[in-house]
Amino acid sequence: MDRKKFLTLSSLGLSSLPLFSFAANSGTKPIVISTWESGMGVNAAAWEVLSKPGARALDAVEAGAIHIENEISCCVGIGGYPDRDGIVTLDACIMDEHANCGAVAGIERIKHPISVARKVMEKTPHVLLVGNGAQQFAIENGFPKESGELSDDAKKAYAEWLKKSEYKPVINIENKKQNGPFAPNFFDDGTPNHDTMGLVALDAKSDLSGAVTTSGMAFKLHGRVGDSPIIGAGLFVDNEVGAATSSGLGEEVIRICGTHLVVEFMRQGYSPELACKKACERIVNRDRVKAKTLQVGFLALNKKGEYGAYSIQSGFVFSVKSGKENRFYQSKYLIKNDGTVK
Ligand code: SD4
Repeated sequence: MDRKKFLTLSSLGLSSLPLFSFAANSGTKPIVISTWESGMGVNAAAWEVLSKPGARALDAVEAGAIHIENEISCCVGIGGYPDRDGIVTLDACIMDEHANCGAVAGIERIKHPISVARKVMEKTPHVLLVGNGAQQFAIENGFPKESGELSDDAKKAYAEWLKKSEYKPVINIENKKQNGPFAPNFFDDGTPNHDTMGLVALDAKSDLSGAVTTSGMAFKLHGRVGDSPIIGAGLFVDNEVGAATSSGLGEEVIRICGTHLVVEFMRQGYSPELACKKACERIVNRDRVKAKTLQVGFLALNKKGEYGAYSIQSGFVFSVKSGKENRFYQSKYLIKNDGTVK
């Protein structure tokens, strides 16, 4: 077990718990699930809303995303790693039980892109605002413009990256001990680093919603947008069937309309876990050689409150909160350590 997992487990008093995903789970509501171990804090913030009588999943997922945008990390919010020009650009989207949706991409110097995305959904006839237009809309709606200064961690990582200036996405960067210029496991003060945050929730009325927030791939080309703010790629919600979110190399997710595909598989009767597996297979089967070099993970929740995840490589982790439980699990994965596909 790597140091980060060990520390996280120990700090939770869970070091003897196996990190295996469920083969099946019986379904419950309300429930919130999110990407990575850092989803535990996100789930807890979402739960404060979701556990109240009459709560709406939409409000819960926004609260969860706001929570993580308030933290400094490699991969979410204004403290995240910059693009190759040294500028932090943020992507976020949100979708509710009526298929209303809103998103921002490449927004700069705004602390809560998820709430701007919600405003796009609720106040405009549009779905997606990008770049300067997104920032202008945010400011007009009362969001403060932040300084744009990089966080201490981002400054260090960017300076290191500039030495070689290579764009090389690293599989599960958040779970590695040695990431070179990429994300460390822990910051100097011991708090854990984390990755793109996607979360989906089912409320007591059986309504689903989801949210995603990220700074995207570190050291990307200025203007690059990944899957996270794209409805049907990084997030999809269909209140008749279920909801899904993704993390990993966004270009591969966009190519297959990943989360829409996962939801459509659930509509055909597949469990959340199998639906996620089939979407991973779609990516792997397109290019089996390339698939060995990249990571994508999907996470899904159906209308009954059953959940599941699958990833291409090992190392994708997801967190689940329902009732008193808030735990994280290792997802199953397609490519074995010897490189063969399961
Ligand atoms: C992106 N999917 O921008 C995001 C990055 C991510 O885990 O999820 N990293 O492509």
